[in-house]
Amino acid sequence: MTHLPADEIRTLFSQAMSEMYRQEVPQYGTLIELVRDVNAEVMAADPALKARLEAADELSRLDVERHGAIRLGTAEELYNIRRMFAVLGMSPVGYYDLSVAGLPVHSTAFRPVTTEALARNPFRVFTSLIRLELLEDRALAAEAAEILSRRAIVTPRCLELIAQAEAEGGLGAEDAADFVAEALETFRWHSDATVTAQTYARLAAEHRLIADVVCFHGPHINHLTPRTLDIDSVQAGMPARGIAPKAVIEGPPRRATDILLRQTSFKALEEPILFPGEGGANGEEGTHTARFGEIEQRGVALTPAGRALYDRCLAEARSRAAVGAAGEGATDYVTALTAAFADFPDDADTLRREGLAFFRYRVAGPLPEGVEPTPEAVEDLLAAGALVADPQTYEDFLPVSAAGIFQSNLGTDAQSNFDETASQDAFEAALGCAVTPEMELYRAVEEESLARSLAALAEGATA
Ligand code: OOG
Ligand code: NI
Repeated sequence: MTHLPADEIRTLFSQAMSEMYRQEVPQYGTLIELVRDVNAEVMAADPALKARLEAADELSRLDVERHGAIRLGTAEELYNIRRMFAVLGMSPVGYYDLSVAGLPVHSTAFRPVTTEALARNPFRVFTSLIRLELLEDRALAAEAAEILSRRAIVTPRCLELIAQAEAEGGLGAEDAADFVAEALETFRWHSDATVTAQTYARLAAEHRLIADVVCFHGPHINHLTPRTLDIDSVQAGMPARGIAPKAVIEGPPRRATDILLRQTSFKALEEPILFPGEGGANGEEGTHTARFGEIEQRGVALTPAGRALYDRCLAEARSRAAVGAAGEGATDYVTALTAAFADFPDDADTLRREGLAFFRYRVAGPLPEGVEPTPEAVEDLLAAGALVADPQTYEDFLPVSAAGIFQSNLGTDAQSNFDETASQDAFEAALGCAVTPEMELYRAVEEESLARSLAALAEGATA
């Protein structure tokens, strides 16, 4: 039987998820419209950019969501979600320790890893696992674990189809459609809580994140994130459309050459929920805030040296200016951020020559007379137009930014810094495999593209 390529199943899944989320969270639909309008304005003002996007086959999928996020409760849930996402051609990349921001979670990003798969559909899911071991109240942690042990987040039919895909190396078109529909059930919003109002209140008092993970039937998708060509415009345009943005855009400041990832979100909405009463009867009504919308703008991936510089600049800005819980101090923070990054090289060529960013090489002309196609001759080959270096887009996330997004949708804009208690081993044990270190992926693309290009130039010279 022929299998539907995983990239296609991922596209079906991300479309289904998008439709479901727009229905569940109407304000997200408003954000999508704003993003579309701003993208259109940017392209109208910059026809060269539009032509570049068109040439790179980017135009048709500009408005397609780039990521979503979920929060899981147990090791078993993480294990099964890994198996589910594998069917979609997504594997765990990177380890993010959010305890640095006082959040009791650690995370990875499930995403496609090859250049080709990313080009087809880059959909990723930022996936967090709650860390009950960090709770001081051990009795409450035990109670939370007991509540979680009673739920099953993946439908029996979906588990069957996952096992089938694992055994047969994929799914046929009909089974794939069935799988997408079943997988969607895991991420659907359930307004009926699984615990009483009292239990919810006790868990929320410990940490609102704990209540969000523990008190519901499953890991509701908590946001989706389209790509924008001008994040500052979208941020500025939100209030006029009745959307309340978080106080500051996370990540690097606005620059001529985008690096890494800039992101912002609208505040999570307060939604009605229903607690169970005695003997299966409906109980008290309440509210819960979890779901929001986010936008992102991606730039070039940084090397470990570039990333270290980024981390230093960011730490410098955060030590100079801190945003308060109600967003106060946001303007000073943006000023401090811009100042802290003043010496960060802001053109692709310098970033490449100084080894701060990752590139992908391709042949663009013949080997010039008297130049050997060797790694030492790269500068000469670039200058002669024999080689071109394209920036590699950053495909991953940033822990400090992620923490800011978490905090904002938990109801505060306050920036906080805590001691780290990373536990990658425990995370990988739960996952059932190691996460791929993201830097290795970018490095491999750079090295392979250069080796291939140099070989092609050498061949061309002797042909
Ligand atoms: C995830 C927050 C992090 C991002 O893009 O960095 C995130 C969450 O709130 O569950 O989505
Ligand atoms: Ni996000």
